[in-house]
Amino acid sequence: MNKLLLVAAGVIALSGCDFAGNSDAVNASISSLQVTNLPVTSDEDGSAPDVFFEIQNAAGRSYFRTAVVENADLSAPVVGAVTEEIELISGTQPLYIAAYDFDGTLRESSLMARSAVFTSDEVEAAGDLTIGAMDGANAAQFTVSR
Ligand SMILES: [Ca+2]
Repeated sequence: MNKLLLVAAGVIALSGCDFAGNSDAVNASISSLQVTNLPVTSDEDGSAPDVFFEIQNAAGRSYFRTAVVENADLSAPVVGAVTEEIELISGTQPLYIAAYDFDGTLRESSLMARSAVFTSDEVEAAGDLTIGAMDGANAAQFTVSR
């Protein structure tokens, strides 16, 4: 009986090793996201769009979502704070910022602009990293701050 309990305890200890093979993981040093020159749109009620940001990977998976800036003044920089650590595969993992107009639910929110690719290492080196829109699709300009 005692031997069985010891074996069970060993299995539990081994299954706790979730981090094996993930030793390159890094935390992104990002404190805020900012965008200027978003395409001008308005909500159905005629008010300015309610903007939030996501930090995404190439597949569109969201790593972090900011709070919603209601009725954002698009003539000024729109800023979203990054309030938690973001764990990445590596400092060179390709990342994007997507700015959305929040329409009541996440599913119905519409994409306003997506940035060109950047990496956590670039933010680390630059402090404030400025990036254009993906594929030059519009005039939006994003700033990622350390
Ligand atoms: Ca609005």
